[in-house]
Amino acid sequence: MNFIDLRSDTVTRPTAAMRAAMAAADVGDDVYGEDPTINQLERRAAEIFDKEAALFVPTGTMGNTIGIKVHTEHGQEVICESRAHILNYELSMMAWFAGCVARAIAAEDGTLTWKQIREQIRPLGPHAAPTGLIEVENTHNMAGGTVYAQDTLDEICEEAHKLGLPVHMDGARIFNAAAAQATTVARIAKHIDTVMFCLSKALGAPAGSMLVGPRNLIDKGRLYRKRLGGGMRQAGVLGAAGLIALEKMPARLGEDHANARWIAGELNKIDGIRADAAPPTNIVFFDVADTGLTAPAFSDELKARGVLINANSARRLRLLTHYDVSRDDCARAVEVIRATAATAAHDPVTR
Ligand code: TLP
Repeated sequence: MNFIDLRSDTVTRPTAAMRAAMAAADVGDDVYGEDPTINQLERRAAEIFDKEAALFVPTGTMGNTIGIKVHTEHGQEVICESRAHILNYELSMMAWFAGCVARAIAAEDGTLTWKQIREQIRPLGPHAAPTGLIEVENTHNMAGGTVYAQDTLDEICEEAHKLGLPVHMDGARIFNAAAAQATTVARIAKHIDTVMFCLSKALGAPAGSMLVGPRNLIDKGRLYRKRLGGGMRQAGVLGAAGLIALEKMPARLGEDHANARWIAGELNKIDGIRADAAPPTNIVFFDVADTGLTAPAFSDELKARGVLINANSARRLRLLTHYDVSRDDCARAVEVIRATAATAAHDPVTR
């Protein structure tokens, strides 16, 4: 079956231009710093973010792991939002590798304020572990692709820096944030110390993420990347696709956002389904409980009809729009969701 795959924007396959660039890539041994394509990618990423240096890493998880490690010492706390990817989806790497615990703060829309953070900052004392780092996720995946207001971010950075605390951004989808706000990633990240962003999500590269920041921390990060097994050799084959992702793909993200808004609007017309209204970027959560089906059962039904969308809880599913799904695909997916909801209401699934 030819599935419409809305499980994530990670499912995008490399474009024809990426495949051609990969085949033609000039490569060398990146552990010796001799891969010209990776060197170019790292230079361009640093330039685009207006930071001193960048490091190519195989995954976003490794980029965040290294980002946390370069700022912290064992036994510290990392302040983050309670649904943060670093806390819930990275196999506790912040504890396993950096020896830190999360101090999680719940925020309705996933974006923290300085006031919330300030209340949770701890100095070293006889009981408390000191705060070592503040982490923000932008866009916020599990809050529905929400975007930090620029002045909120700037205030967090300014106040954190006054206290000597660094700020790391999980910017897996920071280009979506920039598109949504009609700004640049450099402006968003202006006062942030380190940013991890993914080439392999909305930007469509087959693999790879980047960590950008000050040269001394990126140099340190390069050693941690090797420790973690992320020292790749002729990585330029991936870097060539990454360069196209970085240079060409951000300009089209508005299409994905328009598709997400359109789907959310259509889903809200279906009996028994409630979607988060007006998703700001490419992530849509929708609640199916009133159809009489649990979200996992609903997801199974969709799969049987050719649409892939994962359940995120007993009631809710999460879908993402991306380069590999057109508006027509979105319309077909909506019809399948409508048909599934209609069948469910009349013939509740018992399996
Ligand atoms: N997110 C994936 C899953 O892990 C949930 C997805 O399908 O959305 N930060 C954020 C905000 C992410 O959403 C992800 C991946 C990562 C980091 C990790 O990136 P990878 O998968 O490259 O390790």
